[in-house]
Amino acid sequence: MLVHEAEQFITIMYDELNRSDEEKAQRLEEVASDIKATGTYELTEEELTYGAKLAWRNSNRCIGRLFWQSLHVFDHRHVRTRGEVKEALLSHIAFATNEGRIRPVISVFPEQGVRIWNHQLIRYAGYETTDGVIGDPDSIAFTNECRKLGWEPRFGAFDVLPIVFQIDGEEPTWFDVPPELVVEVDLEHPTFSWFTDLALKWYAVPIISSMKLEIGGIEFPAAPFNGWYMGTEIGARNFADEARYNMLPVIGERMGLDVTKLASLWRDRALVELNEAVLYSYKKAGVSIVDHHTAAQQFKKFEEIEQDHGREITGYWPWLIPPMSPATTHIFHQSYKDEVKKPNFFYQEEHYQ
Ligand code: HEM
Ligand code: NRG
Repeated sequence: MLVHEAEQFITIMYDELNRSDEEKAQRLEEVASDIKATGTYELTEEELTYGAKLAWRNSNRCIGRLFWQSLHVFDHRHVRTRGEVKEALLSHIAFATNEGRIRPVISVFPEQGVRIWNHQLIRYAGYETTDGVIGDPDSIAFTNECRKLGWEPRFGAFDVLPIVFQIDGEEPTWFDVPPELVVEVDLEHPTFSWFTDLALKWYAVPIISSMKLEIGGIEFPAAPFNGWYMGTEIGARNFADEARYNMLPVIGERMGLDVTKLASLWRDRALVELNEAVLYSYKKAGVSIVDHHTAAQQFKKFEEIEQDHGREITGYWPWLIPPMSPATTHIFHQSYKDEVKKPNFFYQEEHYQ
């Protein structure tokens, strides 16, 4: 029930912010009567802002939660037209990128009426060809969707996809992100000079645009958010997974390892070098990134702060442990309760087949 969700959220927020009982009671009354009269209520800008921060704090799969209070919240609940949506998305990218000194940002669009089709605002296309997959295999379905809408494929390994969104009652529309807004990092290794021959690069800012934000029972299907990358997301998954860019075999060979014997641990050695290249290159380019050991330490700090505030820490262990050397972090040796507190972010159906 909306009124219960609303009451729970208002109570949590006003208590955490030490608002007077009077102010809280007044707001609870107002919300209840608005819901009774109109079937819904509107979050104040302050509630939206704090609610979005709580949604991050409650994201059980996120190791980056220490910084939840620093989230920049853009209130775009009033945007209506294609032009306004486009402008808001482009300013999100520019503000978040901040010439590499990445700022955590969320842009909140209207409760109804706008849907973003992309998984992330910036991501590389994937093409299934007779000679195999080019680009990011994870993007194949969405790339095909873009092509149906008239976007021209370039068949490169790192083609930035267009942003596709749909306003209720209108046809979906798309636009290319101006290249000068897309900061990318060319990968190099601190000592392997041949590493640049691989011609690998990745974009600076991961901006998840497929999840629904829920605050006080109000749902925001379009609320793209970003922080910065943890190195392993790129080096231990995007470039390493067999079902993604699958770079370990070529790196192992270039390193001169015995790739014919699993037990030579060539995959592990290649993985470390690839991840070192990611961290080294982002640092050199002045683009924010965190290694998994530092991220785990920051998460430890987050756990301690939550405990100090008498809040039970929730988490989803299989996602919190980094995909490389997990047992070197404290997270591996602990368990977490995967209770889903609200506000939070949720998966929702794709808007295309
Ligand atoms: C997931 C790190 C900021 C919300 C994750 C994951 C990592 C991570 C490593 C796991 C991703 C995966 O395995 O694919 C970070 C870092 C941040 C950050 C280093 C730097 C500030 C944020 C922000 C939000 C957020 C700003 C929201 C406001 C989430 C959510 C997930 C997640 C909802 C789960 C995504 C899913 O289920 O697909 N984060 N994060 N994170 N993060 Fe964060
Ligand atoms: N693993 C995905 C991105 C998931 C979200 N990661 C973050 N989120 N760091 C990838 O593109 O590799 N964030 O909001 O910073």
